[in-house]
Amino acid sequence: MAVTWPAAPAAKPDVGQRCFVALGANLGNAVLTVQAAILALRELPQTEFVAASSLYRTAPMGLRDQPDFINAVVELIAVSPAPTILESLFEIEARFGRRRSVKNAPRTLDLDLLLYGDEVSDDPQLTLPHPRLHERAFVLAPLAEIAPHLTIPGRGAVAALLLGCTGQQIEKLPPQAT
Ligand code: PH2
Ligand code: MG
Ligand code: MG
Repeated sequence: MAVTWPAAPAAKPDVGQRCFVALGANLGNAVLTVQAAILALRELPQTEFVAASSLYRTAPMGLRDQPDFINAVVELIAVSPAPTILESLFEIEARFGRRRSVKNAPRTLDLDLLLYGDEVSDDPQLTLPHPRLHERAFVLAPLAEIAPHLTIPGRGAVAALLLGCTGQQIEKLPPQAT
């Protein structure tokens, strides 16, 4: 007698996309701001928090006469589409008092979506991967800390890209007492 096996299980449900978010602040108490923003990212609905890098003190890049930045990177798994994640990042920036006045003004908090899985997009509202991440040690160092084997679509291995960023001043801060 023929045996009928149950139908194969449906395709695995979408388990989400690996997202990386860069945090930067250079106005007010930037260490406290970045720490609090990491907590806010942990609470984002429909995302799973994976890891946060150390905090880094970094020289402002491409900006004149600005204070040093505090930078970090967070990894999340997101089920929502990339534009929804971006909206949530804008909402957190606003909660931390970010005013979008002059382009490149010092900022209480800047949150940039660096990567959304392997998605590549040249949409000016949301370019993926982030258009300058591959040349910035203040992004690549925290990224390499939490995802050392990561490859940036179209750019290559994070570790190799970081080696290419010579002469950029960054300092990893010791774990913060909170
Ligand atoms: N952000 C910029 C431009 N320059 N430099 C540092 N060190 N850190 C930043 O976060 C940063 C910058 C634009 O968002
Ligand atoms: Mg930004
Ligand atoms: Mg930015």
